[in-house]
Amino acid sequence: SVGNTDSRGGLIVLEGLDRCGKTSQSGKLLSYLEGLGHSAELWRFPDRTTSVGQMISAYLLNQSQLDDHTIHLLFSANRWEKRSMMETKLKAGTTLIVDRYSYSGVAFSSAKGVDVEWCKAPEIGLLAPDVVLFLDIPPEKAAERGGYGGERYEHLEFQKKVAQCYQILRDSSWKIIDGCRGIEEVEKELRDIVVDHVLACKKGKPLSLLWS
Ligand code: FDM
Repeated sequence: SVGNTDSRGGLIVLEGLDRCGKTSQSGKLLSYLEGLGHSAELWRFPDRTTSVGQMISAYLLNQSQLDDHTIHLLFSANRWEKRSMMETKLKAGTTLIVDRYSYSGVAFSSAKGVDVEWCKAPEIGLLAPDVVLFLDIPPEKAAERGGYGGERYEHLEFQKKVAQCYQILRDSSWKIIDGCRGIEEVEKELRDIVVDHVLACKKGKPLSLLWS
């Protein structure tokens, strides 16, 4: 047998407001999948290590000022520069757990008043996630958790607008996870969903493109 040459990794995206728990849950999912013997990697956007990523980081730290459309396109470019590596990894059978993706891109920019369809346009043709795990938590509750780091978007009033903008992006690939519960409870729910999707991808579910 030549083995299952069609088997690919899953593209698993975590989304939500700042302090919703997605970064800790991403790490937990990675260990879980690796423990089950799956090949997996943790990715995050923005990827601040590239030169585009450094421009984004300076903007988020309030060290530079950029027009809302300009920074939007930089966030998008930061995904495009990773697209071919993402496809290569997935096709090689590695599951990618991605902390923020195009939905953050559209939600945060449209929360500033940029037209939603305009925001979506540069994302067209990026790889579509197999599942989007949206960690749902009221903005007030996220703010109570503390630890807003003082970056540009980390203010309650703005996070409330982002929460509304996320609502209109929901589609059939989304799973809404109640993020107000304890870490273990959330983790348990995520594990089952992710394993189902990883197995479906392994069995040959085709990759698709945004927005679909
Ligand atoms: N963010 C993130 C955007 O505005 N657009 C994007 O495309 C992405 C991926 O950047 F406030 C925002 C969301 C967040 C900030 O995210 C940095 P991290 O997760 O705190 O690094």
